[in-house]
Formats: sequence, C-alpha cells, structure tokens
Amino acid sequence: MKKEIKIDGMHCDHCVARVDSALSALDGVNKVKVNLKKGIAKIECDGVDNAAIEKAISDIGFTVTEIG
Ligand SMILES: [Cu+2]
Repeated sequence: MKKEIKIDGMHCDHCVARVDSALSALDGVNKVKVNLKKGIAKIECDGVDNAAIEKAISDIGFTVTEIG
C-alpha cells in the first residue's frame, strides 16, 4: 500500500535524509520518497502502523500532521 505523510519541520536536505532513513528503517517499508518543498513523504509499504510512523518521525524531532 501507499501512504502520504505530511511532516512539519523539514527545512533542508539534511532533514530530508534523516526523515528518509527513519522511515526506511521501519519494518514493512519498501520505498520512501521525501518532498522537501511540499513537506511530505510518500512511502510504499506492506502495512505499517500510523503510530509507528508518527513515533519514528517524532523521535528525530519532526511532527507528523497527517497520514493519508
Ligand atoms: Cu534541515
């Protein structure tokens, strides 16, 4: 399945890299694409809990505002 995650607080490529690796590290996530301008990350996954996504993002200092 695909999910689109809106993330607050990213401002540069360094932030993008951190978000990318945090999401990639989650079990069941197969593909991650982060768009800095839009402040979103798109993932392809086998079924990852939204709570796990929110925790992974907040652990590195960003905030998930919406998961769709
Ligand atoms: Cu940054």
